[in-house]
Amino acid sequence: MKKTSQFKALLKSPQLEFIMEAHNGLSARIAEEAGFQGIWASGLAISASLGVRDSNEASWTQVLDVAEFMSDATTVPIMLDGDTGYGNFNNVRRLIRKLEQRGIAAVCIEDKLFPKNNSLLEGIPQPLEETEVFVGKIKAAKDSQQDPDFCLIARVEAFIAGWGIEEALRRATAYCDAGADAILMHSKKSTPEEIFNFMKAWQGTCPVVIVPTKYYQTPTVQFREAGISMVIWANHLLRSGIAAMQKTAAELFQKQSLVTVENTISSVQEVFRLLDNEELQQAERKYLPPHHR
Ligand code: SPV
Ligand code: MG
Repeated sequence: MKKTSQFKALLKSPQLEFIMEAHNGLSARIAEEAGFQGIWASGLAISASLGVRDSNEASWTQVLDVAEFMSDATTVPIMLDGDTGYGNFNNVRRLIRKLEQRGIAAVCIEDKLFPKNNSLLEGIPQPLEETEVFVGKIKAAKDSQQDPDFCLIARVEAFIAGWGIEEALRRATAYCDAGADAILMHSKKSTPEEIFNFMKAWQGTCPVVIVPTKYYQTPTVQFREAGISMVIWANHLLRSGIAAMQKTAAELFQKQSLVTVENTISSVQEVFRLLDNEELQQAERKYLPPHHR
């Protein structure tokens, strides 16, 4: 099955589905090996792994290059976190064309202004795009895709920007009516009230995707009962990587020896296995003359 069709099936599945953040080819492969059927190419995680902030400091083509490595390294579909679409409707159209060319199955765009800031940052304004302007972006995206199964997820930042349920519903309804394949309803509260209140009132036909980074203590069964379609574990490979790298770096700096670290980290053999070096060796036997191997 094409990756776009795989992703569409996941989004429309009657079960609650889970997708995992990744931020480069290696982490994408690790997510797939763990069993995830889809991958979130997180703007926060990609930016952080490039050493820049999640404020559109990385250009959209730099992000696209990373997403392409991720897609090449995996057989499961990638949903790119496309921020605000990196401009107006016209930039969105071009983004969609380039994503399709590079094998990305879906994109999520959010109704904030370019350059955006990460939604979980405290104490900063999060201005929203006008609803009609964002609706235009959704329509432009859907009109420009070549593959009918490419999915556009419209992300509502009303709660993030401090608005209430009416604004969240008004925007979600407008985005769903404009042709979005799903709504991502975001919240940065430590409890899931905003999301559950939204789900109780939601009459639209679009499936709803959530990112429970802040309300992580909510039992998963409650998401299922609320009728949510997809959960994104949005930054947990990045954060586990940071914790592991900080520990190893500090220990090596302090001890000036590899002895205690060696058995706490992946072996070099594991790196080769993850990257399928075996396949290259087989190809060398097939394609290189013996005196070049
Ligand atoms: C991301 O992973 O980049 C997201 C989710 O957009 S959040 O960090 O919660 O904004
Ligand atoms: Mg993001």
